[in-house]
Amino acid sequence: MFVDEVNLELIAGSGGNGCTAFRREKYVAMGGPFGGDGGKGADIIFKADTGLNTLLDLRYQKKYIGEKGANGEGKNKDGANASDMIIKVPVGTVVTDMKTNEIIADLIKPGQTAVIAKGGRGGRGNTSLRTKSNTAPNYSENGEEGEKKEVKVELKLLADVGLVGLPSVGKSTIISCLSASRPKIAAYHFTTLSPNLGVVKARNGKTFVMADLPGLIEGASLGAGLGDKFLKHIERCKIVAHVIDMGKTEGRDPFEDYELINKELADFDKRLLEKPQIIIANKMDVEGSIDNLKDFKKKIKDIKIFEVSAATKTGLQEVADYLQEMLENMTEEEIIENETIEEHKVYKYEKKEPFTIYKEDDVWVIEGAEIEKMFKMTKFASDEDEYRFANRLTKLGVDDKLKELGAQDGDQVRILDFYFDFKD
Ligand SMILES: Nc1nc2c(ncn2[C@@H]2O[C@H](COP(=O)(O)OP(=O)(O)OP(=O)(O)O)[C@@H](O)[C@H]2O)c(=O)[nH]1
Ligand SMILES: [Mg+2]
Repeated sequence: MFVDEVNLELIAGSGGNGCTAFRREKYVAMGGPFGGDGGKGADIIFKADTGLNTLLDLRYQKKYIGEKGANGEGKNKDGANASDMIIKVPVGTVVTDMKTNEIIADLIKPGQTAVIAKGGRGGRGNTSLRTKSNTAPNYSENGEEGEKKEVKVELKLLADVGLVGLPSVGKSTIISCLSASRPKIAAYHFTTLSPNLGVVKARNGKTFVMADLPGLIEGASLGAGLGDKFLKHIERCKIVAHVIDMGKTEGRDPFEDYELINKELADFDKRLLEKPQIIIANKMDVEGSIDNLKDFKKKIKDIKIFEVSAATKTGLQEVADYLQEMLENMTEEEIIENETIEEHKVYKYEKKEPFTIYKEDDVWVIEGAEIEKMFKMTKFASDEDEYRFANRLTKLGVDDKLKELGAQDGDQVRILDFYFDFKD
């Protein structure tokens, strides 16, 4: 089974908690701080693996949870970092954050890795939290939570040339003649249900990768036939090669076929039409094909047309040689333009407002990733803890903002599920 899209839930490992401990030595009533830091939580990392060519493995497990870092201990013993979780994916995998719709990774090289969900840092122990003004803090931090992400994982094949056309025009027959790929070939529509890749050799010995894509029909971009499920693979191809049944074996008009496919490409993504194209006029062994081609040529300008018969294996090597030369002559810009058909915003970080405040019934609610993180990393085990937390809120401007909004002494304030009183 060929699977080229899955949605996953990822929860990276949380950091281990820091430790509050004190040195206890002979003849010393209370020594200095002695609590170690927590270890870092596991990152969830995707790695492009050449041994895979579908996302099938990811289909069975939809949720991944990274290991937590170990807690810090007394005697300044830091907790161990958790081992990162590595998820192997095929080369050509694109990962999109479903919340923001941003592409967060595009793994196009074998062995390439990307951190998709970051593990939390370990909480600091009281040794690390020493400051000049507080040399023996009686508090330590909880570990930071691991990043949570819902991602769409898509495989977009990396082929130099994509064969596109209506069903049964001979796409699979062509790739089987030109490469070692052996897809199923048959006279019925939608014989090919998933893309096939083949390495094609030109006469000068150089090679390139060709993709045989499932047949497209009218309305494919709206889901007809096998739908647009496979159109995305064309995004990555540098050249689009139309395969057209010039023998009219199914009674259709070749020019209408050509226009229909272009329309489906454009409806999926206009930029697909900016890719260089060639036309492979197939089934030239069929009676009437020569006249059909003559009519066809009258309506087509500027696009190279090759006359071939995949059935009798004629004319195909010329196609391979031409495509190889075209690829070789494509400028770096043309290729880059081609490959960056989608805007790649990898790890775009926006500094957001640290918090927002609103009133819910009689309670002031403070929300914000930074404050919530601070809250979760605070243990609230001692007065000192609470004092430190309150201090940090003041520093961030929470008190001023509350006052500005009209908060009164004794009003209730909530952060997540924690309530406290506002003191002016
Ligand atoms: N006469 C003739 N028949 C051909 C030629 N090329 C392919 N065929 C036949 O056309 C039919 C369809 O060929 P396929 O290669 O399976 O077509 P396809 O475009 O891959 O079709 P789908 O996978 O369904 O989209 C088969 O019966 C082939 O034998 C050709 O050059 N001449
Ligand atoms: Mg086929």
